[in-house]
Amino acid sequence: MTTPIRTERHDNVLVIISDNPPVNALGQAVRAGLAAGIEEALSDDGIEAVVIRCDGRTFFAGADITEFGKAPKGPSLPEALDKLEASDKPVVAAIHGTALGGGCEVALACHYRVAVPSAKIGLPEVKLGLIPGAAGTQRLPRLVGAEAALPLVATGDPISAKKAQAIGLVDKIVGEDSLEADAIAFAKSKIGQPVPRASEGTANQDGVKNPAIFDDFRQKNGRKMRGFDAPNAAIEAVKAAGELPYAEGVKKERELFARLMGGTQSKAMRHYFFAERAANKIDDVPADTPLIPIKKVGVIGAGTMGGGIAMNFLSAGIPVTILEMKQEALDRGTGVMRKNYENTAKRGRMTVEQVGTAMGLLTPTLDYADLADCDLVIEAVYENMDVKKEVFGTLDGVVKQGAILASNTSYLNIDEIAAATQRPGYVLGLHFFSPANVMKLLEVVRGAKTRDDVLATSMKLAKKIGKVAAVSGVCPGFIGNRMLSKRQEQANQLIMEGANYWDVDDVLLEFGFPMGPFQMGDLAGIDIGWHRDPSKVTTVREALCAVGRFGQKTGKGFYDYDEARNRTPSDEVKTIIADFAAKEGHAQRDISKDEIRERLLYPMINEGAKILDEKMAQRASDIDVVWINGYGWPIYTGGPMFWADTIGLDTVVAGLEKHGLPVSDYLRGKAARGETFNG
Ligand code: T1G
Repeated sequence: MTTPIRTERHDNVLVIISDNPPVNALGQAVRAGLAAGIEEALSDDGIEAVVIRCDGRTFFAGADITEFGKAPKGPSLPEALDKLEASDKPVVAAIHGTALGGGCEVALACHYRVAVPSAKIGLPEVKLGLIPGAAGTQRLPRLVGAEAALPLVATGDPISAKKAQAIGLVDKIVGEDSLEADAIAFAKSKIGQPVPRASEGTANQDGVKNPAIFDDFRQKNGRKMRGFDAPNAAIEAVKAAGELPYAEGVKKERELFARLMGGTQSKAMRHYFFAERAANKIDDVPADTPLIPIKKVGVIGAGTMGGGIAMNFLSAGIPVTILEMKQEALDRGTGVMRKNYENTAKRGRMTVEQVGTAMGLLTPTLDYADLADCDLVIEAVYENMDVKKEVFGTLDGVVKQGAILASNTSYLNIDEIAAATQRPGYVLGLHFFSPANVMKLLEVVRGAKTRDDVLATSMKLAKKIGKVAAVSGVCPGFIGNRMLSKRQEQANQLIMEGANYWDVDDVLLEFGFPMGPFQMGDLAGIDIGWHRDPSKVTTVREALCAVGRFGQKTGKGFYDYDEARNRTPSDEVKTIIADFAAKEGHAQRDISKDEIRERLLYPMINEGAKILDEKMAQRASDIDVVWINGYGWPIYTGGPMFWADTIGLDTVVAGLEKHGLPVSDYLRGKAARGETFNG
């Protein structure tokens, strides 16, 4: 097997080159090749400087995640890097693409780093539930200071080459197309000078002089770090870089790394890493299926969903024609889109010019004829089958042949909608989640007749507009809402039996969800869909609406809210619920948080099992992807199906039976055979 590493001599400079597609992951062969290349450079007196670079699309993008959890095979990355850094010959990292994780640590062990303008550098290990494990948390603070190192290590977000140069992580920005030549020239210019070693740097003293930076960072990022183990460990490691000698700091880093690697959170987050990529693949659609070019998109409906959907394409540079029935609705909708962009620009997440460019790609219209040349049309009209069928019938007659017609429906039958056209092969569901321009999940609903090229095009397009797509079959609620309905059923049942509604919310909050169902109702507005007749009360929600408890917008809903929107349980609501329960003849009892958690989550797992059994999802990990990206299931538990595997399917079955809840044959069978969902 050819080694992925080769060396080339350029006069007195040795260039060590990795060619390990797709991302030059630092697998065992690469590490061995790197160590041999370093040895070659050190042992040859004719070599006076070294450049390390990669072929393909990127500098090393990190350790090979597929090796994690397996028996480690030498040489270890830290060993190779220590040898590299110990060299008295200048070693230069030539960076392009994304130097991430172990890749960034290779660069840190080099004496210098040059990068092309488009390069990004980062330490994303916390996104895998880890921290850097090859001395990155010790070298980086010594090179750039603890304050600059903290966000890189503890959030895992990469930075641009320009920003890296500003903090001292990159020494020189070189030509986009002359990386190797410029790196060799830079290396030559350093021959004969003492080599700077990051491990000997003193920039980390900023954290010693001003220890408040660590707590300030925790304070500022508390919400994002809630429930995660790795970010705190990352902060601890960066702090140790200031307090301990280098060798002891490295030991501390290894201890923290080993603890995280052995923990459930990292296993869950590594599962998610591959799950997200697997979701993009459709098992029975050939990877080389020709794609339909999507140059122009039509959106029907300029309401909250339609406007949000349109923004996804505009932001990706794809022109959109948006259609409404009335000018006033069209103006309102396009106004909201512009406002959303302007708010994003105010937060510094896009420039004013980019707002102009995006809005410049938008064509509002009242005339279906303007959609004729669209390659894809997505309807986001009222959730009513007759309305949808009428829209699709009209589109079928207006839009050019070969265009994709998609529905944003959240539960209606796509096959029935497709039957309203002469082109069922070109019809599918593209279910966005509100707010559509923010939420990453896209459920791609595959109709019985949906063509392979339509599916393949939709999956590729999802990635282009920054969505995470998962394919669902045609069933009520598809994957996410179908499972959500089981949780909602139990939430409503539990409060009828005496459970405190705030306990229901708190159980989900403590599990790691952003909020519970009653908080969500208050946020969205309890009066959505209310018939406005206070004398007609048949549900708890109608009872709350009847007394003006519409939610946060009226300062009270299920909870009472202060000016800062902090919530307090309400005795009035507790009484309303108790009266309702009494009227319906429900015996009341105290219900523990354990029972609440089991009754909220286990029925979801059972529904996920049925979804798999009915082949409404391709694989269990797709269900994890749906729930993490669409509903805020905490990623550090890997999603509902991975979490069920972690606690054991037999535990789920026993819990369902204990509470008298249904157990699907599929789930029962897997549990009885000691199997897991994710294999
Ligand atoms: N190891 C193994 N495979 C990887 C990989 C990795 N690090 N990164 C990507 N792949 C695979 C991926 O599964 C996919 O495979 C293909 O490459 C293309 O990836 C020691 C311990 C680099 C920004 O966390 O962020 O270093 O599906 O679809 O959208 O302290 O991949 O084609 O079969 O994502 O262009 C730290 C993870 C590891 C970087 C490219 N590094 N990767 O994005 O392509 S831990 C990371 C990414 C570590 C050290 C610690 C992205 C990317 P397939 P892709 P992309």
